[in-house]
Amino acid sequence: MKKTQTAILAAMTAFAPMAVLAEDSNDPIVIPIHNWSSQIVMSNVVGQLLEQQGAYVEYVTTDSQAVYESIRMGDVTLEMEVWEGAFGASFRAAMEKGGIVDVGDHNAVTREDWWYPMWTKEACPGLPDWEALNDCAEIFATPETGDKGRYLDGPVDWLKHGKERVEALGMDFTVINAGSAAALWATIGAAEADKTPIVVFNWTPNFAEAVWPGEFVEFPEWEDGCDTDPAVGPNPDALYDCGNPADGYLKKAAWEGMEEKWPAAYATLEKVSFTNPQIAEMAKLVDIDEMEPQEAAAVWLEENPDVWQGWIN
Ligand code: TMO
Repeated sequence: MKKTQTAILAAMTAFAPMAVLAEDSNDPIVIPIHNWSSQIVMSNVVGQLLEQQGAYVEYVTTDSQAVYESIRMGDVTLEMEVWEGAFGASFRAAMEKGGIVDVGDHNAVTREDWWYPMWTKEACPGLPDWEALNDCAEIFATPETGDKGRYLDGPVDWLKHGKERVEALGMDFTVINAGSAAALWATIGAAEADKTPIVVFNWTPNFAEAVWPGEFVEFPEWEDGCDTDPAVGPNPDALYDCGNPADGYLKKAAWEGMEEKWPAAYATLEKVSFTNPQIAEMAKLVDIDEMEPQEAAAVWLEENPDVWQGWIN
């Protein structure tokens, strides 16, 4: 071998590791899918963006709390919607154990809590105050709940701690968990016809705010530690005696190894940031327009190139 060839070979070998580092792995990026529409559409939006850049993407349906443990282990690569109210505790617990990284906040403010459509206020004029709500408990009674008011909470895996809150604040309500998000919308829709007063779990950003004007119930304001320290909140002996954060974050999270294994995809994930109206629109494409999530994502990307063009490499 000539001297120059040897030198070239040595140079190539020296640079090879850098070339490898700069290229994303062909292993699939695993994106988790949960049980509310904006998360499903947003996950498909980002998945399709990554595929445009040559990534392999796989979607898995997972529990929305257990996912943080799966990310830590590297079985799932990222999470597009870490809602502070519902998942802050699981996310913080996983961060403390290690293996998961905070990839920054969306430019969005979130709230998840007890909510009523505006017609409810006519039957209970002291709203949105929680004590006024409690004084009206009997107007929310159903055969299922006897003389207690009925509160329809989210599906169990969103861990809203409705039952604990009712107990901690001594409320005259029975908490029923909805089987799905669709059951919440069906309940509001059914109550709309004769303006039956109802109180259900809801959140923002969501499509619902454009369909049913309403308000969140104002509980004792959230304070850090309300879910871990009984002394925090008005009941000195109970956890969950506060509302959820009224101006919660919406974060992206990823497996710690993602940046090294898929650097280009990770660079995109760092830049991705959706606003409240964009997130509400993603939910609407499925919950009102009845598109399939993949189709909704494709439509959203087609209609919003100015939003995402700066995010890809
Ligand atoms: C997590 N969620 C947005 C359904 O409250």
